[in-house]
Amino acid sequence: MSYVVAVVGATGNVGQEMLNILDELDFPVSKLHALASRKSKGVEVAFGDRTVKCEDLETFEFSTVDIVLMSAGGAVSKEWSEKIGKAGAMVIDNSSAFRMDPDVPLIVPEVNPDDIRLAKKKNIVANPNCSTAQLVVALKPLHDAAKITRAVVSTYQSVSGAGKEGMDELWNQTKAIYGLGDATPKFFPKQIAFNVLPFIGSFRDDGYTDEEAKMWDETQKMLDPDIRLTVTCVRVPVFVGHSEAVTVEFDRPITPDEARAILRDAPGVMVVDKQEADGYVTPVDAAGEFAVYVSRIRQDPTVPNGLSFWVVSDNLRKGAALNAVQIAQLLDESGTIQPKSGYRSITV
Ligand code: 11C
Repeated sequence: MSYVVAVVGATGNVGQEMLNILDELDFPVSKLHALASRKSKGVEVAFGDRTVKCEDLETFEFSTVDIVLMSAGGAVSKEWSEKIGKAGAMVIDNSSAFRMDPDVPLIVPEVNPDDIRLAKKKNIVANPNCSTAQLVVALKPLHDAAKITRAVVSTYQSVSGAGKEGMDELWNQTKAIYGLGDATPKFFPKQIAFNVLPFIGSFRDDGYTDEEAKMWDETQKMLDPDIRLTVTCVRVPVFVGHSEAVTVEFDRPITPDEARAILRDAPGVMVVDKQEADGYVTPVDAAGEFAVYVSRIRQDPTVPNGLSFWVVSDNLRKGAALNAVQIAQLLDESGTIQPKSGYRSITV
């Protein structure tokens, strides 16, 4: 079986990774449509060793499409995802628009694959925030072994999480600070080159940001509503790869060795944890990879049953495009969807 697949937002950071990962994972695509706004109509994007011309989202006919990978921001998702779902295509939506909708499953396949049964309710499956996706892949196997009651998370999020404009701003400011142009912040609220910003998204009335709230809301929806999280999200001058310093409290003692053994067996996780100067993973190591890396696993002696560790992953991959394509695989493998036209040979 193979599917007609459309990628909405095909010229963006995540859209391009979606095209790469569909190809890298050999997802069975019979026809690939790259969709973008009218101004990008005709722009060529790479799909494996081929190029595909972008079509205009506004005038596109979705009735023959099986799967739509949507990554064009919350406003586009709010306008289009339900319409496309009603037209009969299954939308895998990378925005925050539907994540907390009770009729839309929010899925990380290593964590809550059974929730895929809810996909047909609206023909929409939500993809989590990048910083949540990598966190729950690491928390889930530990939570299965000893219940997590509380987590304290500080993130170190790369500029690519904010899109291409974020990457351009880091690049341009870095050059400007060495005397080659204007270093005034234009996209981020303060200088990002050679700096860190304890602010991502927008402020809420309680002093947290919406990025921080997404991390506890989404973790509770996917993993366990009883886990309490407090989060600080920080933007750092890294191009690709989000890092997280995580401290977890369990309902029973769990040793670092036990945690290492559990995580080594867990799907999607790679443990790199040598107590040597270079025995851990950094965002530079994780960029371009599929895994969620866990390093620096150690006891937190300040609480009865605490562990601290370091989690890193490629935010454009496991945090977005890879997880979306894994959801497409889950839809196929679980029999939740079938191609509208039955078997098709691969023509794209
Ligand atoms: C960032 N995590 O790094 C954000 C981007 O809800 O999908 C993703 C926002 C989202 O800026």
